[in-house]
Amino acid sequence: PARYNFRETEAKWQKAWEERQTFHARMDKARPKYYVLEMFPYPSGRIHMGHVRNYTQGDVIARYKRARGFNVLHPMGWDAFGLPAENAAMEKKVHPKKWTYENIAAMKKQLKSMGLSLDWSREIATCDPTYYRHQQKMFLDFWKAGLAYRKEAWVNWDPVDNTVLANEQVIEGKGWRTGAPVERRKLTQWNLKITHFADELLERLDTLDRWPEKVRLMQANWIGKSRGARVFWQLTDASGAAPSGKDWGKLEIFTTRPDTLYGASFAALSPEHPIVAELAETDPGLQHFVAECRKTGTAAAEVETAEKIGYKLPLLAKHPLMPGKTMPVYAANFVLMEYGTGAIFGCPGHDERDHEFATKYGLPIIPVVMPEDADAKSFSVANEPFVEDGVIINSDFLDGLTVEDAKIKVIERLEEMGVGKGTTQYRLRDWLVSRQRYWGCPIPAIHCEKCGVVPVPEKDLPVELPEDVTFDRPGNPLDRHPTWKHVACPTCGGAARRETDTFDTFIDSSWYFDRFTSPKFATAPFDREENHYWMPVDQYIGGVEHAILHLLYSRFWTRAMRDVQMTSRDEPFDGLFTQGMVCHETYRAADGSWLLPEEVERLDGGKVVRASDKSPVEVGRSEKMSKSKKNVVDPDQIIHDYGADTARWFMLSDSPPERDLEWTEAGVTGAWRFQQRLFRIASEAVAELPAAGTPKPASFSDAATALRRAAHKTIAGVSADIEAFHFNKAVARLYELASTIDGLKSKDAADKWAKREALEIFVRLTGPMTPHLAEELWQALGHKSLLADSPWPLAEDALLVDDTVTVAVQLNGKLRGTLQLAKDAPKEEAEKAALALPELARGLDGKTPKRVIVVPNRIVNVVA
Ligand code: ANZ
Ligand code: ZN
Repeated sequence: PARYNFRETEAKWQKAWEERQTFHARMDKARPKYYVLEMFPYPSGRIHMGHVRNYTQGDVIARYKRARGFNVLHPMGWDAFGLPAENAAMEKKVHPKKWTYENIAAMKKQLKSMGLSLDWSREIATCDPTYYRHQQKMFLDFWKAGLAYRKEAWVNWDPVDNTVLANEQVIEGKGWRTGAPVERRKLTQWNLKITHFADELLERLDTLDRWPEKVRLMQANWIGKSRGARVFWQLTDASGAAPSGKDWGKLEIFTTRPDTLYGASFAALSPEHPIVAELAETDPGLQHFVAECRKTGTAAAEVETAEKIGYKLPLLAKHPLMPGKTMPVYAANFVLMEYGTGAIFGCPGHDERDHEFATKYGLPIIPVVMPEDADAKSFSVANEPFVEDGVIINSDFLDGLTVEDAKIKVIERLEEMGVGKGTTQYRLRDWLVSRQRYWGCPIPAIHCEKCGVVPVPEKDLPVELPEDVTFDRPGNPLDRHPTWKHVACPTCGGAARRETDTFDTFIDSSWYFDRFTSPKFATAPFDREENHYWMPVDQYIGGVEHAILHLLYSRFWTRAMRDVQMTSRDEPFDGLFTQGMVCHETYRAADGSWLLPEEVERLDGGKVVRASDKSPVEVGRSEKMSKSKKNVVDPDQIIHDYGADTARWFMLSDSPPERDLEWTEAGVTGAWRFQQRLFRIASEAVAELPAAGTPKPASFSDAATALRRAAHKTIAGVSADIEAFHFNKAVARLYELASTIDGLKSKDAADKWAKREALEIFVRLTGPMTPHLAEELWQALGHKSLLADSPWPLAEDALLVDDTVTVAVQLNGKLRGTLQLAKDAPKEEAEKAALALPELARGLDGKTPKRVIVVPNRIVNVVA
C-alpha cells in the first residue's frame, strides 16, 4: 500500500492555505466572532516543545470554532524586548535588534512548519516603533490621568547589571541573572497605579467563570485584601516615666491581628523608618545596623527567609489598652518601610517571625489565642507560635471570643478610645516600571532643571531607540550615548535631558491582544470599531507561570485604557486555559554529565546506554524539559522525522492538557504509526466506496447501523471534548472510531455508503488536530473545497440514542421479526411498534389480535 509522504503533503497544504489566505480574518458584523490567542513567544531563537503544545491546543480550538461557523481571529506576534537580547549583544557582539529579528525569522519558519491556522498578516513585534509609539502615547494619557507617577522608593538594585529588579526577579537575595547579592537603593522611579483598581481587580475575579479556579485564587492572594487596624502607641524615652526633653509622639503601627494586642511584647520599626533615621544621626552602632539591613533585597519572600536581626532603640512604647504597661522598641530587618506604616507590634505567641525574634532577644512570649479544645492552664506557645484560628485568652474583655469577633470588638474599642482605627489593606503594590536597560520601550519623558519632568509632546512620538550604542561596559547604554539624551525642553526650550530608563517589558505584553485587532492602524493603538468587534479574547491559552503578573497587568492596562476613554471594556480575557509543561526523563553519564535524549540508546532488555560507547546511563525521573538538564527534544527534529501532524497528535493524545505531558519516543512513534494506518485505511477504502454525494440508502444492515451510530456518537463526543479542553479524550474516541471503520468489510452498497459516511466524519473530526493529513484525505474522498473551509459534521439525534435493545416480535409464540427500541421503552410504545411491523401484519392477515404480552426489553408476543 502507498506510504503517506508527510513531508510533501504538509508542505503542499501549508502552501495552499497561505495562497488562498484561508486564515486571514476580516471583520464581519453579520457573523459571530471568536478570538483565540496563545501567549505570544519571546524570540529566544528557537521554539521549544512547550510552544508546540501551547500552539497546538490553540490551533485545535481555532480550527474547530472556524468549522462551527465562527469568524475566527487567531494571530501571532513577538514579545520582542528584553534582557536576553542585550546579553547576546555583550557576549556575542551582535546588536540586539539584529539578534531579535533573526530569531523572529527563524522561529516564524518553525511555527509555519507546524501548520497552524494563524493570520500572519497581523504579525506584530513589540520592539517595532510602530508598536511602541502607541504604548508611549497611552503612557502619556495615563500620566495625565494620574495613573502614572514618579516616586522615590527603596528598590532592589543589581550591582552587576546596574539595574533595578522587580521583586520577582530577586531569587534568594540574588539577582536572577547575575547571581549577585542585591542591594537596597533609594531611587526615583516611574510607577503605574495598579492599586487604584485593587478592589475592582479583586471583585471582578468572581465573574471570570471561564478562568481556572487556581489562577483566580492566586490573583486574589496577590492582591491580598485584608482587614486590619492602625494602632497608636505613645513613645517615651527609655526612662519611661520622665521623658527627657523630646516628645517622641505616637508611633503608628499596622496590624492584621488586633485581636492579639494583649500578647504584644515589643514594637519594631523598619530600618528606613524616620524615627530610626533620626536616632541614627547620633548613634554609629545604629548607622551600621541600618547599612547591614540594606544588603538584603525588598522582596517579601527574601525578608521572610533572612535571619531576623534587631537593634534596641533608647525608647519605650506604652500599650494602648493596658495602662502602665510599656515595651521595648527595636529597629528590625524584617519590617518593611513600604508596607503598612513601616512599624509593627510583635506578638511572639502567634507569629513565626516575632517568635524567632523574641526567642533570640529574650522577650516574653504570651499566649492569647488557643485551640478551642485546649486547656488554658497547660496551653503553651513557648516552643512554637500558634498561628491558627481559635479562642482568645489572657485578653481582658476579649476572652472567650473567636479571632474574628475579637478583631471587630477590639477595633471598636480602639476607635472609641481614639487610639486606633480599622483599615482595609491590600498587599498589592503599585507597578514599578522603570528599567535601566537599553532593549526596551523608551519612557517618553524629559527632565528639565527649570520645568521639572515634562511629557514628550505627542507630535514627537515615537521616542525611538538609537541604534548606535555600545555594550562594552555594564550599565545602561542609553545613559552613556553621546547625544541621544540631550534635547531641548518642550516647555521652555532650554537644555534638558531625556529619560534614559525604559519600560518593564511586561508593559509590552499588557495590550498586544488589543493591537492584533487592527495591527496596522497608525493614528491610535487600535481602530475602535475593529477592537469593539474582536475583543475580548474569547479563549486565551498559556503557561500558568503567568497566572499573576502578566494577567494582572493586562487586566490593569485594560482598566487604565477604559479610564482614559479608549474603550468601555473592563476585562481583556473572557476564557483562560493554562496548559501543563512538557517533561522528559533525564540521562546522566557515568562521569556525571547530562546527556541529550538523542545521545542515549535503549537496548532490547530495556537497559539504557550511551550511544557512542555503550557505557551505562543513569535514568532520572521525568522533569520539565530544560537546557540545564539537557532533557530536551527539538521540535524541528521531530517535525522533520515524523511530521507536524504526528507531533500535534501525540501532544494532544498523551495527557489532559492542563497536566504535565511526558514526551516519549514510543509515544511519538505510536502517533506516527497511527497516521500511516489511517492513510492506508482511507486509501484502500476510497477505491471501493460510492462517490461523494451518493444518496443515502433506505435501510442499513445491523453492522452498518452500528458503524453509523459509532460515527455520530463520535461527532457528539469529540465536539463536547474539544469545548471542554479534553483533547486526550477526543483522541481516544477517534482511535476507536478508526478501528470500527476498518472493521466493516462488506460488498453491500448500503454498507459501503455507511463506511464512506463514517470515514468522512472521521476526517472532518481530525481536521483541527492533524490538519494536513485530514486535508489530504478529504481531497482523496473526492472533495474539491478545502476541509479548512468546510463545516463541522452534524450528528443525527436518532443515532445518538445510547441504549437500544433488540426486541423479538412473535405471533402466537412464533418469531416474526425484530425491533430496535430504546431501552426501557414503555409497554404501550413496544406494543405499538410491534403491531406496525409489516411482517406481523402479514402474519395476522387481517385478523385482530386478542392479546398483546410485552416482556420489557425482550419480547412482544401477539396472540391472535
Ligand atoms: C501583630 C500580629 C500578631 C501580626 C500576630 C501578625 C500575627 P499580612 O497579613 O501579610 O498583611 N506587619 C505589618 N507591617 C509590616 C511591615 N511593614 N513589615 C513587616 N511586617 C509587617 O501581614 C500583616 C502583619 O505583618 C501585621 O500583623 C504585622 O504583624 C506585620 F499574631 O501585627 B501583625
Ligand atoms: Zn524647561
